[in-house]
Amino acid sequence: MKIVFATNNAHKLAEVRAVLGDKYEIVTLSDVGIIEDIPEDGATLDENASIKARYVYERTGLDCFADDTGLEVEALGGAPGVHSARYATDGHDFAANNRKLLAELADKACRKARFRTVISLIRGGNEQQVEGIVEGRIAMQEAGCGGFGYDPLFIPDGFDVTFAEMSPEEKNAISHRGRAVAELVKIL
Ligand code: ITT
Repeated sequence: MKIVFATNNAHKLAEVRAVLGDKYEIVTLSDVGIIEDIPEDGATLDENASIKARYVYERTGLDCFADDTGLEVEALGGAPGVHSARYATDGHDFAANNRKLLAELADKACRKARFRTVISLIRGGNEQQVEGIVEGRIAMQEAGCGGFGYDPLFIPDGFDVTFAEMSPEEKNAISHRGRAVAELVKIL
C-alpha cells in the first residue's frame, strides 16, 4: 500500500522507512510533485502535524501522514518546543541550535527534557493523530555523530549515551518518533 510522508527531512524519512518500509511504499513530497516548503504556522505540534498532512491531502487526494516534533526543556518552560527547527536561526541550523541550547542551560541546575512527536494521518479523508514521547536530559556537551538535530545533546532516561551515540535501530526502539510510529502502525 502506498502512503505519502509529508516531510522534507531526510533523516525522519530514513527512520520511518526503517520501521514501516516493508509494509508500506512510503513516497515523498517530491514524488508527488510538492517541492515548495509547506508553511508551518501552527501554535502547537498537533496543529503543525495537521497543517502538513492536510496540505498534501488537499493537493493530491492521497493517503498521507506528517510528523511534527519538538524538544521540550523543563528549565526553559518547554522551549524550543514547536520552534525547535528555528530556535537559533531562520533555517534548520542544527549546530547553531545546539550551541544556543547549551548556552541557555549553562546556569540551570535542572536539565530535564523530552522529545515529543505528533503524527497526523489522513486516510480516506479522515484524520487521526498519534503521539510519541521520550523523557531524558540535556548533556553538558555534544557527543556522537549519528542521528540529527538535537540528538548529540539528548540522553534518554535509563541511558548514559546520547541518541547520536546510538545505532539507528537503538534510537528507533525507544525514541519519540519510534513510539509515535508504533502507534501509527496500530491504526493503519
Ligand atoms: P518537516 O517539517 O519537513 O517534517 P523539520 O525538520 O522541519 O521537517 P520538525 O519541525 O518536526 O521537522 O522538527 C523540528 C526540529 O526538531 C528539527 O529541525 C530538528 O532540529 C529537531 N528534531 C526533530 N526530530 C528530531 C530527532 O529525532 N532527533 C533530534 N532532533 C530532532
